[in-house]
Amino acid sequence: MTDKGQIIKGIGGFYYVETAGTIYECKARGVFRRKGLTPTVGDICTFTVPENGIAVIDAIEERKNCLIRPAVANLDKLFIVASTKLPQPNSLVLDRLVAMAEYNDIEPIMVFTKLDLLPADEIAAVYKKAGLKTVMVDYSSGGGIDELKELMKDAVSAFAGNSGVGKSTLINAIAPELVLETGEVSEKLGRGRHTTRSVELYNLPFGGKLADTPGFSSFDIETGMQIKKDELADCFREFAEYTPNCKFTSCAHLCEKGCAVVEAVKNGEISLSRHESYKALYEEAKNIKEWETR
Ligand SMILES: Nc1nc2c(ncn2[C@@H]2O[C@H](COP(=O)(O)OP(=O)(O)OP(=O)(O)O)[C@@H](O)[C@H]2O)c(=O)[nH]1
Ligand SMILES: [Mg+2]
Ligand SMILES: [Zn+2]
Repeated sequence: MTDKGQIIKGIGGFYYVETAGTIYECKARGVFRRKGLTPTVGDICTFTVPENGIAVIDAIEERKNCLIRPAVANLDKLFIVASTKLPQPNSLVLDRLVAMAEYNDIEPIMVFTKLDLLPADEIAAVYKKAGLKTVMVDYSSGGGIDELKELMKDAVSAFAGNSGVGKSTLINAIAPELVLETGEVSEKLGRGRHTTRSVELYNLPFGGKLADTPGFSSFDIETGMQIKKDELADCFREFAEYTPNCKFTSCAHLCEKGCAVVEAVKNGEISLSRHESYKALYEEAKNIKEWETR
């Protein structure tokens, strides 16, 4: 039997392909490895289930997009989750995720959690000012959950963010029938314990799909920068209204004379932290290119 389905999970060389409510455990054909193509959660594939023996994925359809970290394909929306504390938000981690989403034509949406521990107004304001949708989750009032459901309805979405920010907890609130495992954050270290070990795509009861993903650690050395330095400014959407006014068309918007972006940062029209992230990511993009061409 040959059918078409979607990869919802991959573990230890096995892929779990769902079609019409049934899940098939599949291996991938050797040809994928030879081509350097990794079947990824979210991929639409054709697979064959033999009379006896192991089911195999035959082919993967062309992807709309594919993120590396978290590893998910064919996303419409990326919900970038940050907690106000335990762990503390890291602007560079958040802005890197926003830029990756923008670069891949995925809508980035900011989600702030643990408002019961500390308010998120200051950091949320940065992203609102940048023109991104932001959702504030407060379990004591139930705030934010209906808003998230509305945004996720009929879309393919994924959560991304540090370990311990509350991604799996959020899925449990959005779709209580799923009951995902959650883990305490170490008080001493202020970080999560990597409770979620692999990416998994879930069907939402109200329509749409949502992937839970393992959280990053703030200590991870970030690799896999895909964005070219000249394309980075386009991944910071609030820069767009200023870049046409830069004095030089080659302006990198770092610190140049006559840079309208730098001017807007000085005036407070663009948040300083966003520009700081831009500069850090620009350096990374530059270094990767030099390393690649060496
Ligand atoms: N006080 C408070 N605690 C929360 C909130 N959201 C989640 N938590 C707690 O934070 C801890 C981590 O939550 P998880 O949902 O496991 O975090 P995660 O982002 O899935 O973590 P990984 O799977 O490791 O990536 C758990 O003990 C949750 O109960 C919140 O809004 N307020
Ligand atoms: Mg989790
Ligand atoms: Zn400029």
